Amino acid sequence: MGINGAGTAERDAQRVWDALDGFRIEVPSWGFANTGTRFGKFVQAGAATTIEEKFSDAAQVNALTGASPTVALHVLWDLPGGKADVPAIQGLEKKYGVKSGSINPNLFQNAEYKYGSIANPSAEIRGNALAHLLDSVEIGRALGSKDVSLWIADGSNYPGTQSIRKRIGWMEEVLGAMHAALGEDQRMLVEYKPFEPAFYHTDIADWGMALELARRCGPKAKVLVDTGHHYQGTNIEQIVAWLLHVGELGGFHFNDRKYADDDLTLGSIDPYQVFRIFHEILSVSAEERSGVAFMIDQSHNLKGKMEAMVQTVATAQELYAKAALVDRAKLAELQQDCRLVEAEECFRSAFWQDVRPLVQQWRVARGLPTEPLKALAESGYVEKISRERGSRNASSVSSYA
Ligand code: LRH
Ligand code: MN
Repeated sequence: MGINGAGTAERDAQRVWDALDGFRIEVPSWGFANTGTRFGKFVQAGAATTIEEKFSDAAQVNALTGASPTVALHVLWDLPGGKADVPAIQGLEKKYGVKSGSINPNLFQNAEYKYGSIANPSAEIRGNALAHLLDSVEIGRALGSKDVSLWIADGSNYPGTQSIRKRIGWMEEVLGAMHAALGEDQRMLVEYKPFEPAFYHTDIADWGMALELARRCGPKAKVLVDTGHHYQGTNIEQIVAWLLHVGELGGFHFNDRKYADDDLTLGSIDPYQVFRIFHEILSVSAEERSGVAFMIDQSHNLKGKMEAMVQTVATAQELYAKAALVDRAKLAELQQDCRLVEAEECFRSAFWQDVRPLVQQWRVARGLPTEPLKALAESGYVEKISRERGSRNASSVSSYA
């Protein structure tokens, strides 16, 4: 019996299967590594340190879920040799059967970026930042990756200490030059964040600033929505609807949070939030949706790295399947007639639906394990990598300072 009475069970199953067949979400290489907070990190024996280990872990997640064929790379962490590391990465892609995904430049670690990178008052330092962005574009082109995904930590901590106006102009200049260097089918995704590590002003703080910068750069620049980068109470699905409306939504960094940019696992705090976002995405044409990149951006400080990543992809599949069950034609009618409670029930009853049996049938039909987390535990993969990597990880520092 489907959510809307008899006979819809087949239709529900078809909707879920079609949705899952088209669902892909990218895993972050840094999600497998020993990360922490400024108060320290709890080292895990099985954590990945080398890029080969990160590809191996990503391949395991994809083998268990069938939904994560690409791994996001962070340039300084994964390609410390820059473009020279590309052949090695291509070798790993072949060996592990997962492709390099978005290329993430890193303009927040080097000491010279203390007062900013692309918004730094020093033209020389802005030049260095541009050089790193152009290297990242080159790496993306060489690896055949579509997206260069840019987040900058630039900002200030005290009023009056920087010219917010001048910094906007400097950012436009550098990002314009980056856009000009993009290949035919490359894109640059501009990620915004309201605060941290800057605590007075952040140069790209919200969707409006990112949108205006992207538009001024050109057609290959889009906005990236990190779900953790919003003030409490922000209606994120409304921002998503707007960015879809103006054709500027490039993609997502999915995670969850209770307070700020907590980078917790997707759906762990507010699964209904992800459902509402997926509803906006599934309400546009498949063609329009194809340009929206789904990516995970999390920091697994306490959960086992592999368990957290497999759990995240499986949860994303289940929430996407729920959103696919919304009877959009009926909902549009009820919305048009302002039949509020019926509309809400039509919308929410899809969220209440336990789609796990349908998702599990899809997994079996696609030759995938019925329950990825159970299959991970039975595979012994975590025990194997903990044995192999344990001694090396034991020596890595846990304190922040
Ligand atoms: C910044 C951010 C960005 C990444 C980093 C790991 O908070 O979301 O997307 O580069 O996390
Ligand atoms: Mn992010």
